[in-house]
Amino acid sequence: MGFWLNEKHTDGYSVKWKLNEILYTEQSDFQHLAVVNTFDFGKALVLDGIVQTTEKDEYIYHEMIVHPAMMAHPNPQKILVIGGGDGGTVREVTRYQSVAEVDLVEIDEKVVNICRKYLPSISSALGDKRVKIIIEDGLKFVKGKENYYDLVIVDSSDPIGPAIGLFGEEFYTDIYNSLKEGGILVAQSESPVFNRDLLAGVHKNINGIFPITRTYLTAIATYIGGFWTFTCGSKKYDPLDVTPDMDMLKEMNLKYYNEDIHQACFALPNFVRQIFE
Ligand code: AG3
Repeated sequence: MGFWLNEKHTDGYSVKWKLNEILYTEQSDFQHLAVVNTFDFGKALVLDGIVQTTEKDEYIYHEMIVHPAMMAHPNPQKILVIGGGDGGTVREVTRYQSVAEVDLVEIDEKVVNICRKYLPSISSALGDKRVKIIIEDGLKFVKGKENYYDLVIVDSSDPIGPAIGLFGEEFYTDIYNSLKEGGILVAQSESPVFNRDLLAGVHKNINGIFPITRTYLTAIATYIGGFWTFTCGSKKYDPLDVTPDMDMLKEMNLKYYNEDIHQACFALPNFVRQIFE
């Protein structure tokens, strides 16, 4: 018994989540929002029917979207996070003492508010004094910004609805311009199994703009298809050549990312390599 969330991904593939409770639902100007208490994964944020993050495995995604690039940059001070209104990415970024300023640009204020209320372990760093929350469309925010950020992280939802433009060439060009010399972009680039063409497009777009492009992989139980990808565009520092700072790693005491994962995540299976050929 109990009730189930049917998370529909394609006409032939859905994931069913048994729920204990629906804590919140609302239609905002941008999307349908829900916070649910799942039977197996703790509380979860659901946007337009797609599970974005769960208390049980959010650390894998949030550590992996942040640390490979943060470790690749010698002195990341000014960080821009686009999307990511749940705060998980910001939490990982604020672990670094070098960070002086974090701008979180989220289009939907309701996401920030409900995550602060229902998902405190994820949103915990949103109150950090280095963090500025800006409610605005990320596409507009980056336009005209020049030579300002060390790292820009695109923590978007799937390429439908409000997030669609966050996978396009023009957006990545604006991000390139907003980055300082040595700056790095990281974008969540979806499933290589379910979203092959999108990943091919993201990689091609970033590769056409940045001198160094690196896609890396992780596995996140909550997301579909087993693999999940992130793609870096870097002006100068190649994340592949970097050895993470071991003192920092020790101090941060993370649950997923470590020096071996840093090397391993850039190893791509042939079917993923072929996506970029
Ligand atoms: N953003 C990426 C969620 C993608 C889920 N898509 C899917 N399962 N098809 C997560 C935001 C966490 N801060």
